[in-house]
Amino acid sequence: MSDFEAEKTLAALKSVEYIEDGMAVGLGSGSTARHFVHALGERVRQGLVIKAIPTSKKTKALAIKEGIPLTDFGDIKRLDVTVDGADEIDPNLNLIKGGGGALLREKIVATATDCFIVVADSRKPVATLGAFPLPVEVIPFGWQNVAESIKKLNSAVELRIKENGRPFRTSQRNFVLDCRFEEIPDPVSLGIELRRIIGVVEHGLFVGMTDTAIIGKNDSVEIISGIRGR
Ligand code: A5P
Repeated sequence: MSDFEAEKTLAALKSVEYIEDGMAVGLGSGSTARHFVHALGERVRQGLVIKAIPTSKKTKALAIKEGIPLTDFGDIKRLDVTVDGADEIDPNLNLIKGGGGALLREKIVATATDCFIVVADSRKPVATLGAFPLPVEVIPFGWQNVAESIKKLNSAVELRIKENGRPFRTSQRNFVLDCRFEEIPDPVSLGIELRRIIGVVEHGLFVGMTDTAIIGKNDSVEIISGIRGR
């Protein structure tokens, strides 16, 4: 296991300690969240009683394999805890998410959650968001015009393409534009600007949503508490 995989595992194992009997739990997507789902499955097999909502088809498949009981927003309104990964984490615990393309469902789940925990390895904390290209989910129709509008906000913009040369599609069959801003000093304002562009479905800035970050660092974890500005 690489050092970073070990850090992800440590962070994920720590996050499972926040899950208690009777809770409704949001299951994030990506490689770090995957470790969390594995560890949660282990606890369920030991008798922990929970129900969960996954943020992607991949996570759903893994949760089913792990024997984690699933539910949906037709059954419950709120989640007690969600654990998810991130592509970048700033000192205020604002995030860039969506490297795996699941940002819309991840954001729906995060906003329906009383406690949002982000788990990550030591490469993810940054002084300022933006080196990681910001994923923006857009309607396929007219995506070229949306890309031009985003470029005017000072970003290089690329349509996400799969290995087979076709555009990547989200669970909602939308496209993703990866937007390289280099620096995002004011994620709140940028989020507002992006939402104003017709054709943008959602962006990967998660601002003021994180309660706790658990960062794997070598052979231990750092736990950072945020003040939610929602
Ligand atoms: C999925 O769409 C993303 O938001 C992931 O949570 C994010 O890309 C982090 O993934 P890793 O844990 O694999 O780095």
